[in-house]
Amino acid sequence: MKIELKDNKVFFENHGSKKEIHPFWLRERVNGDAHVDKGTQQRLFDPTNLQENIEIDNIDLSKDFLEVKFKDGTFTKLAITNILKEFSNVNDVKYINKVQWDSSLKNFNNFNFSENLFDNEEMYQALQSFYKFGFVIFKNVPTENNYIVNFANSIGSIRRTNFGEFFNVKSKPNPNDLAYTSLPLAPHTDNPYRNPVPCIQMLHCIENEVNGGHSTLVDGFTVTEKLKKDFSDYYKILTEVKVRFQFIDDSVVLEDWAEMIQLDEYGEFKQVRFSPRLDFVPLMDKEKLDLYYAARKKISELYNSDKFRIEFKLLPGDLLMMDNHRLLHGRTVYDANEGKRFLQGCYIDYDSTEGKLKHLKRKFNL
Ligand SMILES: O=C(O)CCC(=O)C(=O)O
Ligand SMILES: [Fe+2]
Repeated sequence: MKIELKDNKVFFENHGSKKEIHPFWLRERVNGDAHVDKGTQQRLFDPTNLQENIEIDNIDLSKDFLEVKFKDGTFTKLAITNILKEFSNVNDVKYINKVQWDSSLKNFNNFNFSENLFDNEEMYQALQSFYKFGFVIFKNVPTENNYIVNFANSIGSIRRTNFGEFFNVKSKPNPNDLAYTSLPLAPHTDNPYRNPVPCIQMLHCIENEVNGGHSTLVDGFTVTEKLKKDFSDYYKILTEVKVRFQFIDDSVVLEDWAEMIQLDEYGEFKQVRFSPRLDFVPLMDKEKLDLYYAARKKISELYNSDKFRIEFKLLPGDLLMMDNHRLLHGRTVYDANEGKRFLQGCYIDYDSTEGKLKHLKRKFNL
């Protein structure tokens, strides 16, 4: 990638293809103190008020800087590295390659809690691992005073829901969700009935004295890629039919319509939703429903199969952070008479982890 000049025009060259950089694009980036606020880096001018046919009066290119004088009298000195950064995807979390995994995944990367974890390079590594595998476990996280709230707010901002800022996962009388029982929970994604669905879930183990109650995780990305390869008609219908997910309790009715496998604008994996306790397919033609039910059965079989599921016991202090759009989670049954099992949970959104990752990348020049 490089910048070139010709006839008072600026060009961006990459792998033999050359494109002119629009003079307006450069004019919008005029960056002196009179034009951009030093602290916030926000513009002090409104580019929509500029004349459209901005022209360059004079340009100069050195090794590190592009200097441009515009005919409206403004001048700017832009660092070449900053221009090139805008054309590359080095800062984009989408380009952290997702590692597909199944039950053979061993020795997952754990990260130890420390007081200054949130602003050090260790957190950068942990977040990289989170984006690769869809989950990360922090060990020895303080278990007093609902520390999960501090933890979440030290990465970004907690996402409050009708379950509260955080929720206590333990077996309780008259639960409004099966999570608050000692029943087994098959692999599911949380809250598919919300719009938007919480992006990231944290589960922090405070006490775990029971023998069962192991945590389970499944990579929805691995499973849906497998479905695409082996059962393409099942995959197709699950990416097309929008089903209604629903949650009801005394104070709220939450509903949203979405595909079980949602694809992005390039037809690639975006998000899975799976919670067969609360999904309702619309009434479609019988043949289409035949296919839909077979497809749901198959994906359920795969999500529940030993081949894809990892199982482990969370110990007091362990904090599991997982991507709720990519992974499914669950737990094995436990006997509440054996002792206490107490987890605390909360959600954060992707802007939290992305914002932190980019900040640490900038801070440590990574
Ligand atoms: O009890 C557990 O380990 C998980 C409960 C659960 O699925 C949840 O809180 O979302
Ligand atoms: Fe859950």
